[in-house]
Order: sequence, then C-alpha cells, then structure tokens
Amino acid sequence: MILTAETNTQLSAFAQDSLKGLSSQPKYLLSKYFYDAAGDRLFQDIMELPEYYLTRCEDEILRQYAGDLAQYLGEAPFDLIELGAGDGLKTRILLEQFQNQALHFRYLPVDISANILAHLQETLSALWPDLTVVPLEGDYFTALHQMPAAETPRRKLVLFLGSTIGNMTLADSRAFLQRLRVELSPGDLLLVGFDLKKDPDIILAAYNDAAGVTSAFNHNHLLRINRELGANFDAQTFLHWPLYQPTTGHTKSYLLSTIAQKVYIKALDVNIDFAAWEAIDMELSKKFDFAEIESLAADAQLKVLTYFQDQKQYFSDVLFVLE
Ligand code: AVI
Repeated sequence: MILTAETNTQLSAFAQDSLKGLSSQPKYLLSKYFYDAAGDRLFQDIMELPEYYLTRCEDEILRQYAGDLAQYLGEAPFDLIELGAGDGLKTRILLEQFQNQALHFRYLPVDISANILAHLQETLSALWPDLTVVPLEGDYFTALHQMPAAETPRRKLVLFLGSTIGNMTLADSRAFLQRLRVELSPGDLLLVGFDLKKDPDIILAAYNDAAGVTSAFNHNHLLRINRELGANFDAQTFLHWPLYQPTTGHTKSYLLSTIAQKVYIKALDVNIDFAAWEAIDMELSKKFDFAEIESLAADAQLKVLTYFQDQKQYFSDVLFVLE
C-alpha cells in the first residue's frame, strides 16, 4: 500500500513528517524531532563537548554583558520572554543580574515541553522566591498570543538564544522575525544568538566531535522512529557526515546509508528503500555574517542596537529594537 501524509490524518505529526521526508528525493528528516528524552540528554552532552564552542561563547557573552543589557532596560517594569527556554540555564545569568539590580520584571519562559517548564519554575522559585515566573507552554506564536497581560502596559525583552535561529533556512528566519515583529510594540527589544562564520575547521569539529556524541545525536533520530513508529533502522549502517559550505555558512549534517537496504516502518506499513551511500539530510546549522544579520533586521524593521560578542568573536548575541 502506498501511504501519503494527506490520506493519513490519524497519524501523529511525527509519523506524517517522517513519512514525507523519507519518501522525498533527496530524503530528509526534520531536525525539530531530535529532541525526545534521549535527544535532550544527548544535546546536553553536546553542549559540554570541548569542540562545541557555541554554548561557552554565549555564556561568556551573557556574563560579560548582562549589566550592559540591563542598562538598555532602565527602571520601568518589563516582561522578559524567552522563546525555547529549555532548562533556562543560560538565562539564569541574566535573571541573576536583573535581580541584583532590583529591576522590576516578570520572566515568561516559552517551551513546547510542559515537563521542562514545570522543572524550570520549581528551580527558579527555589532560587528566587520573589521572582514572578509565568510559564507559557506551546509553540512560540500561540504562547505569545496567550500571554497574560500585566496590570500596566510594559516593554518586552524577547530572548531567542543558543543559535536556534541557525536551524532555520534564511527564508524561514526572515519570515520568523517578521512574524515575531507583529507581536512587538515600538521600543520592545529582542536578543538573538547567532553563530558567526569562522575557520571551517573549528565549525566542522563542533559537529563532528571526537567522542561521537553528535553522531549519536543524529542516530537517535532513527532510533526514535524505531521506538515510536516500530521501524527497524540499524543505526550503525548510517554514517554521520557533516559538511560546511563557506559561502552560505551552511553547516549540514547527513546520515549516509553505507549499504543498499530496506527499512520497514510498522506504524506506516511502508518499506523505505536506500541505495548504497544514499543520504538523509538531517540538519542545517547556519553560520552568519554581519551583512546577513543587518539584512534580516532591515526586512523585519528591526534596528541593531549592539552586537555583544565573545573574546574570540565566534558568536554574537545581537540586541535589536523595534522602531
Ligand atoms: C540547537 N542547535 C542550535 C544546535 C546547533 O548547533 O545547530 C543543535 C545541534 N546539532 C548538532 N549539534 C548541535
């Protein structure tokens, strides 16, 4: 039987997207599905890797410039909204600084995972019992719409950290910023983490670590299809193959089927044929230059206020204001 996503409305979004991607030419899987419980743990491990400079650079930036950021906010109350808050680890640096300066704000972490939000709220209220935390569960834009109003209108500072914007195509990040802009008012601020173009060896190593954690992270996507959709992928027959393209700044991850094989997916009742060395496109992690960032800002009618950078100038948290 030939199944298509359109004729199988009872299938989960994960099943439909897996089917669509694995039936396409070339094959692809959506990187948003990396993050099941095992994927979350592997990503935590990635962030600790010596080669994965991104997290350390952003930590350094937030530590160094949290005080400068606070100066842009002034005395008036504001809402600190974080898109994709996760465990909120990096944001703790900002929360601490803002608390120490006795700024008046609510923290509104947005995440798709109710579990992560509950955990985050618990940790933060143990640390700072007086901090108002308003967790917003769901996708970014739905959550922003559901945001409970404060007693008086106040400025927003929206955080979109960790180079998550690099997991979108340039066209998608343009559309994302334009859509986000509609949710903001003049004077609102946006802080976005961009990984910058740099020596390709440094970039490639971050996605091809010696311990093989990034490879396991990619393989876990196939294992998730096994677990949740009853497939029989033999992950070891798929080779992790990252590439960096210096003109576009595209860091791509592929899994290559090292042999010709058929994989059966029970929940879909389909066989997927792989030719020897056929690739699955797994992920885009785009690296930016300043001209691209300026052009994204101009298209969303945002103005760059400042580029906060780490000492090595590998990464930038860019502060935008809506004019
Ligand atoms: C979540 N995201 C910003 C990571 C990145 O660098 O693109 C995901 C990742 N993939 C492999 N290593 C890390």
